[in-house]
Amino acid sequence: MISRRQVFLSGAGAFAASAAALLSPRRLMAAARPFTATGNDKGGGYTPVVTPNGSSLPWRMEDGRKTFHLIAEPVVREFAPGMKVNCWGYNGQTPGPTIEAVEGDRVRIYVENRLPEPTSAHWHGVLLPNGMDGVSGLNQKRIEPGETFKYEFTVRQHGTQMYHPHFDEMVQFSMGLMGLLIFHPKHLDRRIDRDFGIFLNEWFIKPGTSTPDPTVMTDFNMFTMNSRVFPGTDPWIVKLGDRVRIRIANISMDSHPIHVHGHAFHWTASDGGPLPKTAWIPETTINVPPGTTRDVEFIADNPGDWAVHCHKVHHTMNQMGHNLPIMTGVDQSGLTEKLNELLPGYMEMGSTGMGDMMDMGRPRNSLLMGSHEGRAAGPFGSIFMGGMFTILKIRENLGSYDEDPGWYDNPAGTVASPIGPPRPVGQSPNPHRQHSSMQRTVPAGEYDVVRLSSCAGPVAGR
Ligand SMILES: [Cu+2]
Repeated sequence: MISRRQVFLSGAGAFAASAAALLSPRRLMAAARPFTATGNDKGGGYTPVVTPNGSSLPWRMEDGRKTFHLIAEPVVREFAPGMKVNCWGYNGQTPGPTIEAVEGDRVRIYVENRLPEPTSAHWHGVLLPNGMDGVSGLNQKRIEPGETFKYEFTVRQHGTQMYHPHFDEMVQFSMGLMGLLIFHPKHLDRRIDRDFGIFLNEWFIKPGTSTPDPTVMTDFNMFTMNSRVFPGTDPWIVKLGDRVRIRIANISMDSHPIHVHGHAFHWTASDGGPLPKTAWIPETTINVPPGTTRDVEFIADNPGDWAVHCHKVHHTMNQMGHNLPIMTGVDQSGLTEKLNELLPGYMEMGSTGMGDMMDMGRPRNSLLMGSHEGRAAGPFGSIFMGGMFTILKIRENLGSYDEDPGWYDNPAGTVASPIGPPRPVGQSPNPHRQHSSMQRTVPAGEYDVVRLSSCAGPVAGR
């Protein structure tokens, strides 16, 4: 059962959020009566969902309906410090605020259109009457700019669903119109201590600009969790021993295999509903295809700072440029000086990889390919990641879930460390390893010799 203190705290937080929302004159006009704290009015005692870098939508009772008010509107979203993006979202946010209700609730949702074009609201994966399904033209008229539509249905299921428009989908998805729709079960069969909601999306924002390009079909350059990129993603803070659920939704053009370090989890549900326990699959990476949600659960039994990220490498980079000349292994000595005579300001591109390329100056409103700033300044140096990356922080002693406990203090003798001073690289006594270029072509017949010497172990031949 949830403690009285937790009820009070979550209620207080939500009240503050709803009070802040009500400060806007438009929202004051929009709500006839004040919206109350989010929470369960039926005494079910569920754990409210935490939407990192976001919030849940307050509701009020109206004619016996749990009533929500969504406002589709342009919003400026900071993806990470130093980069603001002109998006479309709901109630000042992208993703829109998380909507939480309980199985059996009669739900009413007002959708007000403050966008410059029509929209609609589709309740993805929800079992409802046909006329409430929100596909413009098929199930309803478009919601014209300035109009408000009323949706109403009874919640007949529990799980992780989504809401998004079904009008001009290419533009409206690409601009950030989406949100989580969570239905808690009427009868809880297990306690969840920390319940996180994450919405994945991908964008193309040309470096130096601020507005996403919705016409891009494959070559996206920003990959977000709740419309933020690392180091702008809030860490997930968890107590040792907590049962953690992560609900992940995706309406982008690509699948995203989300990997959690240090733990194995179970895949427990999709947007089609809960999996029977006998079908739970242990995994460390859960693929989230477009148009689906995935729930995973685990016991946080391994303290530390654990990486959580999409496993497609370009998806953990910020504004990754493509079609770069690949210079890895190419000897560029003297090249910069020669080229500078012809092209002042020329800089050589990563002879030894690109992990340590410095900030060479960048266009306005853009982020480093992998950031080295803010949360990316890790306890052992830069965390060379961006995009769909965040940190799961598990601690034995935690004052509050709302406080970042700082970096993990590893017990003595449990950190990988060098065994001695570095040996010069590229001067191996093994002739088959002597090379000035990683792109050296092995002569015919020599391959087996190279392979055998490589297999002889790290110490042999040195
Ligand atoms: Cu991805």
